[in-house]
Amino acid sequence: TSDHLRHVESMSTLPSGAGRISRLNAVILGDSLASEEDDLVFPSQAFSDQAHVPSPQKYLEMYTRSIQDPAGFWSEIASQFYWKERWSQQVYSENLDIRKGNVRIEWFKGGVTNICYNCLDRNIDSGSGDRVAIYWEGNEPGSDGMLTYNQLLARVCQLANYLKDVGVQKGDAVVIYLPMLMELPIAMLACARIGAVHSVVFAGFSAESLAQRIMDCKPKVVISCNAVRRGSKVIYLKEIVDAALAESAKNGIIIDVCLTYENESAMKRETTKWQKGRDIWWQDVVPKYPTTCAVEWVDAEDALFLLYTSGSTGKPKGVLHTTGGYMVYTATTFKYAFDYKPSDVYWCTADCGWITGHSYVTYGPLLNAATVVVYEGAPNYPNPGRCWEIVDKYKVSIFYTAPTLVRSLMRDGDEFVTRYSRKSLRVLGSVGEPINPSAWRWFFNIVGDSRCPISDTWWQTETGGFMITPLPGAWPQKPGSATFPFFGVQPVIVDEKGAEIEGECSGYLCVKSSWPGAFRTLYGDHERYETTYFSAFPGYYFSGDGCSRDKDGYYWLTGRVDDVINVSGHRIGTAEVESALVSHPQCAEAAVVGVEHEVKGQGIYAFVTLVEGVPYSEELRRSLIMTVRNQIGAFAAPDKIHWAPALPKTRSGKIMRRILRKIASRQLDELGDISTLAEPGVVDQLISLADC
Ligand code: 6R9
Repeated sequence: TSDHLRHVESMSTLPSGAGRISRLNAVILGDSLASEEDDLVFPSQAFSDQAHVPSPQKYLEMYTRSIQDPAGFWSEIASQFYWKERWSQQVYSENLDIRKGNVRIEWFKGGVTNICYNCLDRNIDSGSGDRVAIYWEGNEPGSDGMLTYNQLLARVCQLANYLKDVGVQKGDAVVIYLPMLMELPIAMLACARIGAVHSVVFAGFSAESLAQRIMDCKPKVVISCNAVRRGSKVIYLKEIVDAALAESAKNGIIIDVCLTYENESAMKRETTKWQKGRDIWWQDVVPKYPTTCAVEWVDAEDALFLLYTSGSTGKPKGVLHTTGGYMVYTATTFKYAFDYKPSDVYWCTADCGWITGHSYVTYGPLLNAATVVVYEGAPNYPNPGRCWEIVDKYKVSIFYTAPTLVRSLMRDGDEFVTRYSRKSLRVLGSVGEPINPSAWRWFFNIVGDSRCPISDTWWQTETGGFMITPLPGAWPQKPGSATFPFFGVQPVIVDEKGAEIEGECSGYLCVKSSWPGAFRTLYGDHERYETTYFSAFPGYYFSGDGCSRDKDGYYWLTGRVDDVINVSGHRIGTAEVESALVSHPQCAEAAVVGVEHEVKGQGIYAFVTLVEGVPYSEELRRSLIMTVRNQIGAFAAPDKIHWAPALPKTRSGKIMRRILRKIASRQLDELGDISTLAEPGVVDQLISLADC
C-alpha cells in the first residue's frame, strides 16, 4: 500500500541486535562511523522480550493491519473502553481534501461515552481503586502528596458538583489557569465528567494572553489559584487573573465566577486581593460537595477541550479536540510508545498547560490506570539533581521530558545525575523539538546508563497524540530520529508542488488520511482550519514541519518550515512577538526570526526599527523586552534586540526573512542574492549594527 510499508518490510530483515550498544560508546569515544544515520542503537534482548511490540516483524504486522483496516484495528482497541452506547456501523468518516468540500473528520460517531469515567470509574471497577493515581511533588523538597484512584475520583466529583451548581452545563467552556498542582488534572477531569469543555491556559502566559483566550471562548467559570512557587520565585497568579478579567470585562465578557485555590505554601489568603461576589476560595466550597457525581454521557464527537496554540500568522488558534477518538488514541499511543506496564511509575515533566500535559500527564496515563508523578516546581531547583532525586524517591520507571531540559542538565555536569541511583528507570522519552544526537547520547548513556530506550515522539497540539515515535522494544534507534509512524498514521513527504516523494528524500511532512486523535476544527473558525492545514497540499494534512527520510526509512524531523519558532519546546509565532513589539509606542516596525540556541533549541531574535528621532538605549531595549513579556509571557521574551535603521524588503514591500535569518545567525557569507531588495544598502547597515 504505502511507501512506508515497503521500507518497513525491508527493515524487518535487520539483524537482531543485543550487544550492539557498545557501538554507540565507540561513537562517543571518537571512533568515526560512516554517518550519524548509520548509528543504530538496539534495545537489549531482555527489554524486547518483555515488550508489547518485541520486534520489527510484530510492528509490521500491526502497522499493516492498522493501515489496511483502520476501522477494524481501532474499533477492537476502542472496545476496551466503556461506551454507554456503541458507535455506529461506520467507525470513521473523513474528508481531508478541500477540493471535495469541507474538511471533516469523525471517529466513533454515535458512540456515547465519557473520558473521565474511563479514566477513573472504569479503572476503579476493575480493581485499581487503591492504586496511586498521582504522586504530587511540591517545589520545595519534602513537600508532597498523593491520591489513589478512589481519592482522585472523590475530588473530581466534588468539583464537578460545584461546577454544575454554579451553572456549568454540557458544552460550556471553563478556563483553567493553574500551575502543576493536583488541582489542575482534577479540574480537567471534573469538566470532562460533566461534559464541559476545558481550556487550560499555561500559567506562564501574561494577563493579556489570558484575556485574549477568555474573550475567545467565553467561559462560564475561570479556575485559578492565588500564587505559586517556582524555583526560588513566587508568581502571583491571582493578580494576572484579575488583570485579565478586568480586560475582558472592558470588552463585554464578564466572568461571574473565579474559583481560586489557596496555594498556602506560596501565599496566604489574607494577602490576596479579592473581588467579593466573583472570587470564591476553592477550599471554602468544593470540599462541601458530595464525593459522587453522575456522569454526563457525551457523543464521541462532542468537544472535550480547546487548547490555544501559536500559528505563523494572527492570533492564537483554539485547537479543538473531541472525546472518543482522542480517548482511544492517547491511551493507545501511551501504552505502546512507552511500553507501559502496570508496574511502571511514570513522570512527564511537561506542564498541563501544553498539549503534552493534556495527552500524557492527564488522559493517556490515567486511561491506562497508570501512576503519574506531577511536579509543581522547576526541574533544576534547588539544584540540577532534583529530577533524579524525584526519580529515586518515587521509583520512576518512565521519564518523559524535552530536549531543552536534557541540554541544560547536560551543561550542569554528570555528577548531578550519577550521584543518584536511577535504577528504576527503564524507558526515557523526548518531545517538543528535534533532539540533537549529542543530547540524545547524553540522555541515553548518562541518565539511562545505556540501558533505557528513548522514545523521541514527534507530534503536535493538532495531532492529539504521537504520530512518529519509536516503539522501544521493536526497533533499533538512531539518535536524533523519531523513527517510524505509529499505528494508523501515514506520513508522506512532499515537495513544494505537493507531490509525494518516495524513498530517501527530504521535504514537507504531511499526513494522508485521518487518525482518531486528530483535531476536528479551530474553535469558531473552520475556514482557518482548512486554509492553515489542508490547503497548502490538497488532500493532505500539512504539519508545518520539514522532514527527511533516510535509506532505512527512518524519519528525521528538521524543524518548522513556517514562521513558528520553537523555544524550549514552546511554539511561538513570530507574528505574535512582532505585534507585541510594535505595540510599544517607540517601535515603528519589527521582524522576528529564530536563531539556534544552545539550550533552548531556538532563541528569539528581533530586528526593531524605532520611530523617527528615537535614539537607541539600553533602557529602551529592556522596555521592548518587557512589553513582550507582558503581552505574551516571559517564555516569549526576545533573546536579542537588533537595532535596525530599516528592514530589508522586496520592491513590493515584503520583508526578506531569509536574509534576516542569515544576519541573525551571522552567516554573512550566505546572504544569497540581495539584488531584489528595494534598498540593498540596508543589509550593510544591519551588519554594522549587529553587536550594538
Ligand atoms: C507535542 C508538541 C509541535 C511542534 C512540531 C515540531 C516540534 C514536537 C518533536 C518536534 C522534532 C520531536 N516537535 N516534537 N520536532 N522531534 N520529537 O510539542 O506540540 O507544542 O504543538 O509543538 O513541535 O516542530 O510541529 P506543539
